[in-house]
Amino acid sequence: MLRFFTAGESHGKGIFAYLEGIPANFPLDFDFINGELSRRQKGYGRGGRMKIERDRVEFLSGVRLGKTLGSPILMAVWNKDYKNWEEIMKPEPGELPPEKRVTRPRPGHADLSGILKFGFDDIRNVLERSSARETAGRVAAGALCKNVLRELGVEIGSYVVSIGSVKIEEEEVKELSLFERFKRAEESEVRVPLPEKDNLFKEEIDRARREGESLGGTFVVFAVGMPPGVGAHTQWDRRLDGRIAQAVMSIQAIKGVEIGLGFKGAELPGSKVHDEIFYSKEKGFYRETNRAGGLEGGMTNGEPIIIKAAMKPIPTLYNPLRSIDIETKEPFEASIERSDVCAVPAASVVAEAMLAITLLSAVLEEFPASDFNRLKRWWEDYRKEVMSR
Ligand code: EPS
Repeated sequence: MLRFFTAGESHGKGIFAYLEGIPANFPLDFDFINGELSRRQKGYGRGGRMKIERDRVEFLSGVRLGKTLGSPILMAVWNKDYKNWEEIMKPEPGELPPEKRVTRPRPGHADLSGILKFGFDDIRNVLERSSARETAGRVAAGALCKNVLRELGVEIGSYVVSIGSVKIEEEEVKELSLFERFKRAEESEVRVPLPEKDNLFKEEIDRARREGESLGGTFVVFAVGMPPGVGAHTQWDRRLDGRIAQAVMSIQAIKGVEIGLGFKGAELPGSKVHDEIFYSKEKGFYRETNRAGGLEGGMTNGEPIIIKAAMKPIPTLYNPLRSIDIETKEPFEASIERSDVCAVPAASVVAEAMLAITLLSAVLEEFPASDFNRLKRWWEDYRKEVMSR
């Protein structure tokens, strides 16, 4: 069983990811893992903070001479910005002048519910952890899981579909394979599969910036190469569709998750929703459509897993929204110094990480190997068995 947690505050010393259950003897690709961290930092619409941070992972445990030990893996992504925040964020005892306390909750953030729940009089005690800076830890752990999955023949990717009111219609990309869409998204500053449309998206983001607004959007995240039968129909918490939805929904600002046709399937008759089953000697059982998004009955069905997610606009925006100061109980209009305008491209990279963690976790439940080479043998045997039926 894979266990995964993160720790760390946005302006604290660093963001940390803990992974337990990764089999031993896996040779890590450090460049790949650091490359994933820098993919998360990119994207048109990020704010000043991304000019400060140059995220890289440092392994603090569980890895020796480039290979996993089978023991808990602790990864650190140090915050360069900490040096500017040390007085406010240091763990040692100290008193802050009252004006350094944050007392103005931002609508749409964890701020207000967080101080009420934990009994704080400084919103910073909430916002430091609710910040999406935490996703650096998710991507570090996700990159490691992705690295393992790649060696098992599973590839994960994503692309942005819409930002604000600008979107790419399915019709426009229907001739492109998932990999082609992904490859093109990697070339695009907004991670869209039609880079010639980059400017439309960028103009939308520029307009939002000028108007003091923030923007959300939608993206697709996919996995190709999973054999049928991972996950299970036998109990609610083993159903892989539910687990993936939870993992993606847990990303900051995600408000909707669809699998395959998703909500659209509810408008169509069954004959236009379900994927008919075919058989040939070469391919075994196969489908000509993938409306189920690769998941039926809480299990993979061998087709690509296709998830779509919706991100709300970032709630820290320059355009003031009405709120109430927690100390004076007086209304105020929030003003901020620094924020992203749009983080949809970054969120799509984070969703890849969450999908990788969830899939590898399900794989390791099916094949609980302590040694990566054994996992690989079991996995390949299983793949042969289900493909040759
Ligand atoms: C975030 C606010 C901004 C973002 C941050 C998420 O940070 P700051 O308050 O330091 O300007 O840049 O995202 C990251 C730091 C990151 O690494 O993604 C928030 O409030 O969620």
